[in-house]
Amino acid sequence: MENLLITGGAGFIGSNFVHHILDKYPDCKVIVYDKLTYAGNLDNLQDVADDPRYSFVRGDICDMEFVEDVVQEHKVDGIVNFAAETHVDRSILEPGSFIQTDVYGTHVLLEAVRKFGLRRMVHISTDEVYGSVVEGSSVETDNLLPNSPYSASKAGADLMCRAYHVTYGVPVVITRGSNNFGPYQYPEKVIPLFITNALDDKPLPLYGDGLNVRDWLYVLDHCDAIDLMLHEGRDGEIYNVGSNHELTNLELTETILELMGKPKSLIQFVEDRPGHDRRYSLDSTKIHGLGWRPNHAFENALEGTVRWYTENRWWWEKIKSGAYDNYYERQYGTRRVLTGS
Ligand code: NAD
Ligand code: TDX
Repeated sequence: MENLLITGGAGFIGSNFVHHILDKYPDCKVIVYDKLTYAGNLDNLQDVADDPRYSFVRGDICDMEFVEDVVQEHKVDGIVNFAAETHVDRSILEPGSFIQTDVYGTHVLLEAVRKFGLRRMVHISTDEVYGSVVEGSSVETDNLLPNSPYSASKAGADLMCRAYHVTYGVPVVITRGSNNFGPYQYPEKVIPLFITNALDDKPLPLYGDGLNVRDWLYVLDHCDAIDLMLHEGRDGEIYNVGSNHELTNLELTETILELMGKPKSLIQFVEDRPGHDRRYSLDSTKIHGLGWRPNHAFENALEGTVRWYTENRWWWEKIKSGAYDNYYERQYGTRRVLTGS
């Protein structure tokens, strides 16, 4: 790809992917297209701002006319779509923007790929589309049983990609990744929330019994997989991207506290998330067949992530003091504490 449009490139995974592409491909131009919602942050890209191969366009993926203008103006030949509303708790409070951006916005990008004959689109989906998996692991052909407005919207987008491939032959590849962690992740997601709370000796609000299970994938390993999909994925195919590192939230929290030398008494059990999926688990055999494996050991990557948040207060302190206002009051102001520290 010569001119790659990275939608949602000012967010967590998107900005890590922008760095990955600029580092690895000297001849690739990157156009970040991002609405800059509360989750989009140009601080994530400040170190590439002067790179002549990088440009930034502020725009909404739901704005078809503008998306088409940008695709033409920059001679875009490929798209990687990270743009989405992404936080499950917010989707429970306000589902509308999730349906709009995640489903309708994806359709707009697919239309642009179709209209201008782009070489490839990679759509970033999630393990959450399979719903809760109590036993075994999901394969790409499993039924989708999403349980939250977030995962239902992502499933809608995911299916729209498939339909555009089957109906119009649009060259789109779908990835379904597990829970990511690493630098630049907005501190509403559990790992950065708990690290930054612990740094300030604030309670860590663990939902329900703390025994829900997630599979933790380091963001740079996810970026490697997306890169592989961009170049070697097969059109119309879906690829699970998991790390096989499943932990209960309680195990995860205790590991974070241990790494940080903070007491377990910071753990505070709070009322559960409605419709909280018990477990996600991916069978990633298909992408292993193309040679991808996670390269980062979980504990080292988590330790590096703790270090990054410890050393980069400038990045998260202003986020926590600003964007946390109404949302956090509604979220945590009303969440009942079950057992205290
Ligand atoms: P994020 O919330 O950090 O970033 C989302 C970005 O999209 C932000 O920069 C935001 O400004 C932008 N955006 C939102 N609405 C937009 C719109 N209408 N038009 C243009 N830009 C818009 O999200 P993330 O964690 O980096 O996730 C990126 C993608 O990966 C999402 O599609 C998400 O569903 C998927 N995913 C995330 C994870 C994870 O653990 N974080 C795991 C699997 C899949
Ligand atoms: O304060 C918290 N306490 C808590 O116990 C928060 C924010 C979360 N949790 C639990 C809920 C989940 O079981 O931790 C787990 C992880 O929660 P999140 O970080 O909100 O992630 P999750 O709901 O698993 O979804 C994430 O992974 C898949 C991303 O937000 C999605 O965008 C991605 O698709």
